[in-house]
Amino acid sequence: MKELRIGMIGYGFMGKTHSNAYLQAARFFDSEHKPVLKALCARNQEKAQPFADNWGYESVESDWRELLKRDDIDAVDVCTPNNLHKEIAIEAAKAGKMILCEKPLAMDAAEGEEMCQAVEAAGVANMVWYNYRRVPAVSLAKQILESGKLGRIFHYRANFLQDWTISADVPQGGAATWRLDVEAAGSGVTGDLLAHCIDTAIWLNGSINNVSAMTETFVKERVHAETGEKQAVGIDDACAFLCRFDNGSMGLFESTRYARGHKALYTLEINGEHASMRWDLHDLHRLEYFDHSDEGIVRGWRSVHVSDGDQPYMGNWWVPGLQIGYEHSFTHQVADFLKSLDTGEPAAPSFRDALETQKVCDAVLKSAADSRWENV
Ligand code: SOE
Repeated sequence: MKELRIGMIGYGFMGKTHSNAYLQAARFFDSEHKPVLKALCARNQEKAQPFADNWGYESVESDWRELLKRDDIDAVDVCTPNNLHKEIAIEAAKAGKMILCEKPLAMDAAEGEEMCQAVEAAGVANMVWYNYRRVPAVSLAKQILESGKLGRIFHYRANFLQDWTISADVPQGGAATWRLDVEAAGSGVTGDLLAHCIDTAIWLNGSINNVSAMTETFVKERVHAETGEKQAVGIDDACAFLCRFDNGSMGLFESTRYARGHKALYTLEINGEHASMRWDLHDLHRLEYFDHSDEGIVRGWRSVHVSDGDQPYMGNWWVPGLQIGYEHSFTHQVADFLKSLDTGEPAAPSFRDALETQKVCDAVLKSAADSRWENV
């Protein structure tokens, strides 16, 4: 058994999902590699210590550059706000570390390209945490698409709806609300939520060629959590876009943090010539499937409970019929990363894969700013 010694930088919500995944993956999935939680890195060592103790990190560092110097760290997990991804990833690559980076890859595609070049020049394993690919029902959708059962694809539709920033009193910036601060996040729902939808869409349905988008910022000024000053809001609160995929199908995407009543409603639907599929994060173990070749009198939408041993990832969990949840998508991502180390095959989505999503995000924001169609 080879150890994969992890140094994680940042420890917010995603720090929790990743730490849990490192602990679970080697218990449920066979691999020659086993993650070891070697070090947690955060500016405030004292605040980070309880997190490190809870998850079993062996040490705490307060300077990520010191973490990169350590020769007992094999892989760096970048869990910081987006504006730090590039610098950390490039330095980590130079230090010869493998890198697992939170999504979106970077603030924009130009930064992403530099990151890709750095990991490729260094030849280090790299992956971006687009976890929804690894929800078994979504992985099953990919399997079904690859079997050709849907035939020609006409439509791809996705939504990611939330409602947590409706109040004008929610601040921007700081540890809890950096996602609202354009300096830290780069963009709003486009990089945070639509990036998930775009990653899944490209994976399932292929490249996106061009986009036509609109964005809105409903609350124009917010207090900055660090300065206490009211500042203009620079992120998109909501974004909708149309697109054309390379396979000729049409795409329709919407994301907002202003859909009152929706906390994290990620839905997707694909309509093909022979069949359609849809999936909903609130019912994540189900894949809805409609097959036009079913006999007329029983034709209708089936709800496939993705919990059987021959469905993606499920053979490694409980017994058929018992389901798993959100956190398992991260565990599957770690399990696949470990497998890639065993086989020498690249892990996915790689930085290069995630750069394609970043380019679509850039085109979406540019299209909205210029009020015209934009090529990716
Ligand atoms: C935002 O609220 C957020 O936590 C995203 O940052 C995650 O990537 C998404 O999966 C859930 O929502």
